[in-house]
Amino acid sequence: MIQNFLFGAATASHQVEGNTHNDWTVWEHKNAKELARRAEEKKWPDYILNGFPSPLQEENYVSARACDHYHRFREDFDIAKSLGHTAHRFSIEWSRVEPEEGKFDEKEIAHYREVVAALRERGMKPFVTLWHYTLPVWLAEKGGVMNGKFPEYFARYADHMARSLADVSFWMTINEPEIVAFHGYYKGQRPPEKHGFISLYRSMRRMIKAHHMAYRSIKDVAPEAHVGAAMHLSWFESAGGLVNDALKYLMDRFVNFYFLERTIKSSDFIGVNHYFHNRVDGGLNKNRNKEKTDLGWEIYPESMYQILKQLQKYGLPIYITENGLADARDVERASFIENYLMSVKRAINEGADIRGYFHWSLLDNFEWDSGFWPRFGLVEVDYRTLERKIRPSAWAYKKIIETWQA
Ligand code: IFM
Repeated sequence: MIQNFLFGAATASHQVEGNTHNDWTVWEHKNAKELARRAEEKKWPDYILNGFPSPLQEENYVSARACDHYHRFREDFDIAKSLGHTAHRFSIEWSRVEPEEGKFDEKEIAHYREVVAALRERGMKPFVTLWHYTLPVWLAEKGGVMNGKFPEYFARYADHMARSLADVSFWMTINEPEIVAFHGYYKGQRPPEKHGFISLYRSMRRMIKAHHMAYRSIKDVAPEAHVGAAMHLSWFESAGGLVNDALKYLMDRFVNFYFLERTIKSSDFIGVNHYFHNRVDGGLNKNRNKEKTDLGWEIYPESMYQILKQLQKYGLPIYITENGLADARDVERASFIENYLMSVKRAINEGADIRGYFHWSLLDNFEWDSGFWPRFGLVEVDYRTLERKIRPSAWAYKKIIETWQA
């Protein structure tokens, strides 16, 4: 028995709620056609092409009503409860609660109060993310993260939410600042389509400041609350030798742990979103393992153990705030969960202070610029009818939860 370990799944507002209006919504409408056209250039397996929507359809790339979780959260939480979950991670849609600069919509805030209450009624601890990728349009129009006042805007929003959801005890400020910065401010593939090292650096510095200020806002209102960020942390493995060791060191310092090390003083826990292993051997991504998810991402449970061991030295409690895979046929998910959790247990047995695991995701959902086709859910969503169907791997996860609790 591992005492008090929390088990659950995670979601994010824009990916599941439906009918959001934010910078991503705008971006999707602008880019859907081109994304569908580019998909024509790739080879797809039939089981993906025959799904709905398929990557070749424009509607795949527009979040629209998504899973309609905004209206169906109670039904979805009933499912999570039936699957033995004891906690649930979700995000607040900033654009709903502050649709205009400085004007908070109390009706929308009441909605999130109901979400929190619904979790509590079902015996699940709410883990709340303040910002999971999407920005209100007014803020995006002011330059988003690049606006010098971004940290102040974020702290004001954090303060308002902490006051409004006073009974929440676990907060995550930013989801995956590293990914926001890399895709949106370096590669220009996602909103706000900025390029280059300068905007990468500046966006990271802004988000670091924003985290510190939001941390303070929440703690001033709720000193007992636990506040952290959900970071995208990979295991960089050196293949050995001076050059590879040096490259691994640089990747860890300036990519993996850059945000973490600069926000550690304003963190009560480390939130780890873990998906990738990156073997460094005269270059990056020289992975040998051939097992892959539908998105072509490597399945390599050892990397979970290794990243958790690397995090031990920071001396903070750790929550795995995301870990999962796109697997439309549900052929890998059960063993994926089992093996990644075995890695977690191994790290715990060696003294790592790990307190929870949130599978990504509870539901199939809108996977950003890939759209709906990647199926990350423990629960399948039929996007025509919005019917939910529990996948066999979700029951396998439940069995593991019960074993850990026994
Ligand atoms: O869907 C995303 C999520 O929004 C952030 N972390 C990674 C997931 C899978 O790509």
